[in-house]
Amino acid sequence: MKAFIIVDIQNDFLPGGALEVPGGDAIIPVVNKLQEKFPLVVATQDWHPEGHGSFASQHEGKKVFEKTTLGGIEQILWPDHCIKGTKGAELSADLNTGTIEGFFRKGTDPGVDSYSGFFDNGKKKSTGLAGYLKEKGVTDVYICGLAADVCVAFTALDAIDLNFKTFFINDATRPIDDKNLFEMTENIKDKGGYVIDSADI
Ligand code: VGL
Ligand code: ZN
Repeated sequence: MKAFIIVDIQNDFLPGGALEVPGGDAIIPVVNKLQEKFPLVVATQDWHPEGHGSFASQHEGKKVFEKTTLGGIEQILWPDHCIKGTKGAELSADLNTGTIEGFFRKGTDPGVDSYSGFFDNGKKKSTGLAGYLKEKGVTDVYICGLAADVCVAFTALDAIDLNFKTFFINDATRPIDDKNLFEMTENIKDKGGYVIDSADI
């Protein structure tokens, strides 16, 4: 069975948001239309407490997009974003949420970041998404959302590791950084995932 995974289509990742992804809003009509093609649709939300360790504001002398370590892992420092309960953390009002059956939140532990919808970056805790999909009999996952080079790509890489047949839908995602996206999609293909367009579905 196929499932459609919508990653982090939240106000803070959309134009005008705290960590805006250029052109991120352009994917929403594509994502809304694609939902009709799947028997199961799930969504993830980046859901940070105030003062999360991935925020540059928590690291004296460090600027946004600089690197440090967090929980023993290399960490890019981000602007404050997707603080739980705020408008910025809400899913876009333009996203059709009526067909989404499961919502999975990540990034809740202040001491570790969580890009993938499945696990934190240290692979210490699961969000429950893998178990949920396996129990529903899902074998193939189609992944879209924001940002392409960060949370969408890491979700795809973990999906491959979890033995799902994994499709990364190029025109239903947008990156923060084009160069990073190129590297990440090469990675996805090398590991056995598929990079496709929505027209191929
Ligand atoms: C994301 C950076 C930090 C994402 C989340 O959803 O792609 N990127 N937190
Ligand atoms: Zn985040």
